[in-house]
Amino acid sequence: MNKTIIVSNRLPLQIKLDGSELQVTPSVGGLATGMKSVHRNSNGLWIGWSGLTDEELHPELSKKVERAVSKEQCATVNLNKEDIKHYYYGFSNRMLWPLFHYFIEYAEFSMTSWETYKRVNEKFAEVVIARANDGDKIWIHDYQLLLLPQLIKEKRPHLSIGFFLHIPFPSFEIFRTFPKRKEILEGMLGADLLGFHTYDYERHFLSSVKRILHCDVSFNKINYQNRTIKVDSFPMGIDYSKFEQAALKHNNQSEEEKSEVQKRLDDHLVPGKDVKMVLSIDRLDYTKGIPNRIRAFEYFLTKYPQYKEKIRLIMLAVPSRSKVPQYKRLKEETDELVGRVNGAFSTVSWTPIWYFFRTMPFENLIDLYTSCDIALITPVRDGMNLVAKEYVATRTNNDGVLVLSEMAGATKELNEAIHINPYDLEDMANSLKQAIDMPLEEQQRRMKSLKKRVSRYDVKKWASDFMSSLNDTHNTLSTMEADPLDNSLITSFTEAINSNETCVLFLDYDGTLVNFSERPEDAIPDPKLLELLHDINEKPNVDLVIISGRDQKSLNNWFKNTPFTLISDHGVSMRSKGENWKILERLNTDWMEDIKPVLESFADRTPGSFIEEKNFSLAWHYRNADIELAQKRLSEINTVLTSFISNTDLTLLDGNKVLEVKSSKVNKGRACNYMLQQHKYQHIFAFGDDWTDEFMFEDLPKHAHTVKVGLQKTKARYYLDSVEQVRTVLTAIAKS
Ligand code: GDG
Repeated sequence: MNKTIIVSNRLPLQIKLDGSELQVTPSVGGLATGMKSVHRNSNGLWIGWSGLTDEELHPELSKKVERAVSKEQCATVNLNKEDIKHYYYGFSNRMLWPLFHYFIEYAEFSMTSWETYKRVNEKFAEVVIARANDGDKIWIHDYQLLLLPQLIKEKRPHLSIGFFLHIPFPSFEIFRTFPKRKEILEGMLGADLLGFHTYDYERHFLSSVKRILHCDVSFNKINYQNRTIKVDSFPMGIDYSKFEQAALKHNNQSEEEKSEVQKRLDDHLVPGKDVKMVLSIDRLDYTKGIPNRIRAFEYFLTKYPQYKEKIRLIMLAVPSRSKVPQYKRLKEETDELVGRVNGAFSTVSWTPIWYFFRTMPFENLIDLYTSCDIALITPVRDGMNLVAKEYVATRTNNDGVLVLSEMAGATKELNEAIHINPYDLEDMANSLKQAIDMPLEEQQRRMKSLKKRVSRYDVKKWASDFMSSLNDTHNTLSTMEADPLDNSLITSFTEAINSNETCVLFLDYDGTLVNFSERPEDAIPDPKLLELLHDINEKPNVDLVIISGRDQKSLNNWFKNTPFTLISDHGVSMRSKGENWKILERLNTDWMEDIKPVLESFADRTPGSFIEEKNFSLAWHYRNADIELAQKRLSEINTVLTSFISNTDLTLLDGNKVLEVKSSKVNKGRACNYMLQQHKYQHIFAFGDDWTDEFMFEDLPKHAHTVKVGLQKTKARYYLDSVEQVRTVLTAIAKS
């Protein structure tokens, strides 16, 4: 039975060493809950680090850990102290975390930590590969494992791999500053499906892939090394019912059942006192905007002094990554700011900020969520922010106001919150005032809508949506109508060639026989190719035809002294074996005078693009232009030219990074048919890579062996991955 393997830096288990005794308890975090059905139902396996280093585990203990975690359907990746220092604290938290959260000044690159990061990702890959069977699905989580998808794909190409990034993906302008940008993207592209919290992160990622790796991207699909990779957004939800149920239970508890924290909160909430409690909960992280929040609260108290003794900020900051210097500094800054505000504003009966620097048990978290009238969540960058959603889930009476930073991924979904810019203290202070003054009716109207969304798209739905998208993604290859040109088909090709029956080979040139180069004029045939074509052409029963969009002059130069048949300009003219060029289609070219200035105006405004003037067509090449600008221009050109060419016989051909304007009377299909009328061939072969070759694939008789280069949708019967593979097939034909 196929299984799903979940991979994350840490296992969803708390493992404690008590002397030589082990205590293993499942963790209750959001991810563990969301993945529960995926993990438990499908005989799943979770792979990750146990939290104990090799130094802490002697071999016998290590076996004990392995046995204990396997009872929980988990397997460990063993890491030592150095690994954790450089891979986790170093590369992950001192390089990737700040970079991806736009704190480039905090990002520290070191070769040692990069090398360790690679090595640890390899360790993860080894464990996954050893445990995965063909047909299994792998779901990898987060920024500690960005190289893992590729490391698995290289060794096990048939495993279906999904990757989800829990933090933001930064804009290209930030990402490009990173020394290992290419390696990281290549690592991620080992996945078949890449998931992000929001469309913005998805957009930033696609932009970097296009600009750094120069991959073809159409909508949310990337063509990379002849695989189609899907990129999509899946906003992570919470375990809504767990929080809602806990809040309902909390609201019904008796005086005796109340926690100490709740009793203290109640003291503050004496009826009639008209006091507001404002809550903030986060890990103590510089991305969470804690100092700015305190400053905004200070500013609020100065601007609205009437709230003295009537408002309190309850701030829970959970200790985090305390070994990283910026976190130590943040702790000092937070302590100082809280001290300053409390020192300046406190009275004998009131302290404006209650500050907890610790982790609280879940029950106390619910005390806080249910008792506070306002949640003030102001990260300067946050992948999603689950606290905002948890606050919503616990508001069982539909009251309460959520004030949320527009820099948190959650803002996109939580429209009815008051959105603030966390860098604008005035905005934050005014929003706090708006929240305090908000009538109950409005609170309830907003909260009801928020709850609807958060309850509907909960963490289970998130996980199941991702998994079903992964299932669909991996099926895309098998739903392609063309079949891969495998060895048995190649043998049948060579048998046909050997049979002495008449054969014709139609071969497109660019992207089929040679790879693309920066300038079209540089893509000249290499001596090996010429030799290969000669060898095939020497077979008495075989006619070899180069059929290209190139003009007569180029083909003539490159294949001057060859006996091959040449067809130029997508089928305008032809040079048969040993004959002179002749025109197949008489074409009017007067239109060029009008269209050329239009194309030129676009070329001028699109650096790197240029116009190629052919005998019968005009081509706008944009291979070397910024791809995003070029795509924008392409749709503009299409709009402008469509009106120009209406009522003419001109057509626009969208080729491989080239737009060509030409007569619709000419196409490669018509040119092939012209040849087929002159000669009766028993076997027909055609190889091509782009849109212009589709005419050929469509018009040739059904029994023709048509081969597409690349994985795009095609009318061809078979496909090959690359120019190199075309050459391998041609070599087999030549040698047969
Ligand atoms: C990363 C991304 C993204 C907090 N204090 C206590 C406690 N918590 C729980 C909260 C919440 C979780 O921790 C925090 O989740 P966030 O989403 O707010 O933030 P990160 O830890 O930075 O998480 C983030 C997330 O991954 C998921 O993809 O949303 O953007 O940065 O669930 O309730 N829980 C308990 N005691 C505490 O004191 N029990």
